[in-house]
Amino acid sequence: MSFPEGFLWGASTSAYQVEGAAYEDGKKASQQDIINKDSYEKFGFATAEVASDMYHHYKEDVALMKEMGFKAYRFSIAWSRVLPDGVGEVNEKGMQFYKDLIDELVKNDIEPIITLYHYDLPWALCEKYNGWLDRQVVDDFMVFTKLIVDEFKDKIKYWTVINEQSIIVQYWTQKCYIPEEVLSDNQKRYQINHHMNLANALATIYIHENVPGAMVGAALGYSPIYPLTSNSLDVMAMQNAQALRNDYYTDVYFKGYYNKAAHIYLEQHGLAPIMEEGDLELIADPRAIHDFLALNNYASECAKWCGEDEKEIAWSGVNRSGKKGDISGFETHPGFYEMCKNPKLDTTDWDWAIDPQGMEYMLRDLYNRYNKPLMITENGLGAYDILTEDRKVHDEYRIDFLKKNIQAVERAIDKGVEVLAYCPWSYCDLLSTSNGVKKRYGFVYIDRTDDDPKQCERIRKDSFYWYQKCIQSNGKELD
Ligand code: BGP
Repeated sequence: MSFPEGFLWGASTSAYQVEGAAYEDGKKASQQDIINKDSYEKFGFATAEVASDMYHHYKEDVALMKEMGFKAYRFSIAWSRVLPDGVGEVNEKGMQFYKDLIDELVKNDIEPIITLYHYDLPWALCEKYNGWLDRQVVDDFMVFTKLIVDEFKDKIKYWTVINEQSIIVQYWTQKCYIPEEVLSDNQKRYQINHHMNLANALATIYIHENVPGAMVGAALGYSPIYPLTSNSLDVMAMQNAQALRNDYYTDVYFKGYYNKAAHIYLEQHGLAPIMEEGDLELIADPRAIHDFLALNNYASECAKWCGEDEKEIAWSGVNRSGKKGDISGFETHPGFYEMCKNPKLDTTDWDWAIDPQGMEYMLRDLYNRYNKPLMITENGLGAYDILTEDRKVHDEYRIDFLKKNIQAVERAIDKGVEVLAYCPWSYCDLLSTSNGVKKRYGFVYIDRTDDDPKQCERIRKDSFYWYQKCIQSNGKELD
């Protein structure tokens, strides 16, 4: 069977991580402009001001995508570029950028796959009411959504509404503006998520009702979870972790309700979201059910049993240094599960488990459970690339990682899973959400450092040429 005709080979990015021009042509700050300014001061990671400067290089970028043979490109729209104050006056110059980008893609036969929200809420809404913490954001998100859907409904078929709700819950300070006084209140993580579910349901209904033939989904950060051992308690811990970290999101998208085991756990621990009358009915509305799931998969995770007397650790730490093993603590929920390192797997320098086999497992498991088409909208290897004196990048480690993942996707397709697209992270190097620009993912090298944006010159890496052959042969030529 292998990759079907019309399979959408491409790659992904997100607005604030590539565009730059953070304050140009009427754009105002998003929460990511503020969060990344803070990370620059604390850790020396680049700000989002220039990023990969795609705002000024988009034609060159689409030409490079075309040269690689892309059939699709997944990217997001920066809310603060088109509505600088979150609501109110439209910034025509900002809107023009997306019109031009989308036209350029369509002209080159590259299918645009849109993400409406990728971590970058307009800062004005954080100042006004603390952003996603306030339910008002749901109505404001719909103002933005209607604007974009009405503008692009004739050109866009694939819509992903919100990027990585599960990751926003886990790593909320990197993905959202969270005021000091709320930091220790973990219930608020699930409150934010509930507001996102309402926004997602309303947006999905709106797209379904206004865009004939549209396919709507979420781009979910998803890691399959394995038990540390075959001890049945570890297997139960795996099931609990799966419920709270994964099914809590996918059940909403496809079944229209919160996963019961996860929700009961949250209620028992005072973490469940506060809901209003009609919320659950809205989430359950058949028009709010998704047509496909877009998966952002980098790694697999591992869980083990954890006794009632262990200490609660709300979420696993983040490796900021890029030195293997430099991760501070694993998420621990006494009597439910504890996350841990998988001793069978090697990791990246940032402690993400390298597990291409997990890709096949994830695709088959999700397709068995929900029977909906799947897309890969992120998958990749963050690494320190070296630009040689003759201006080449020999990233054979990335080629090896992607090759094994593509083979895993192919095995899943051969076992009957419907996969629509493979769009790894990322088209070019960009600003990482947690580690600056020195952690690179792209097929195209961006010549800049965390301190110096230079000219953001584009340089084709070895993986660029390798992916070009892969696409030309519809996934057959991988060596
Ligand atoms: C996903 C996000 C992306 C991206 C990627 C890699 O969670 O959707 O925005 O950046 O992960 O993560 P990082 O940048 O932290 O290496």
